[in-house]
Amino acid sequence: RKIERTLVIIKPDAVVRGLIGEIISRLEKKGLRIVGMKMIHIDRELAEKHYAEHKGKPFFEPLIDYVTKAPSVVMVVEGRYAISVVRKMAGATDPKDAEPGTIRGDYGLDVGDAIYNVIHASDSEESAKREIELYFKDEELHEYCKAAEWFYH
Ligand code: YYY
Ligand code: MG
Repeated sequence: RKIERTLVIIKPDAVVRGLIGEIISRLEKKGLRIVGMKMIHIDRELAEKHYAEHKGKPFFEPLIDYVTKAPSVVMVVEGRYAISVVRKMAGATDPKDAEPGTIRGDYGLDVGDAIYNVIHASDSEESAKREIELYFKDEELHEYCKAAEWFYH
């Protein structure tokens, strides 16, 4: 049992399209546990820190404009192999390439000057740790058991 935590962002396009519930619902139904959650309007400084690895690339400015355009819902999601599981649920970066059945495949389609792809999910243990620390204080993360967990023990 490898229990991991990953950072998930329901990005501004999903928030303004009314998809918060759909996305949370998929994560919950998979058996993942939301251990931290808040709505924030990401500012340019935070967005540039988050996406520092992409600074200088041609899509960097449109990406920063996109993620700062409206509020986002940021979550820490926990579960067995949560990092790779949520990446798979998110699907390919460009929604036109994402398989149906994935979040990006089902809800995204590239419009505008950035890749509007509905969701962010950490891609490795190192980025999960870095990104969780970027958005959450320790006291904003919670420990609890989901009601059905008695079944597995
Ligand atoms: O982790 P993921 O979001 O799937 O993709 P990244 O390669 O980390 O890129 C971050 C973000 O940048 C992506 O969600 C959309 C945008 N982007 C882009 O607009 N154009 C690209 N060629 C690559 C990424
Ligand atoms: Mg990434």
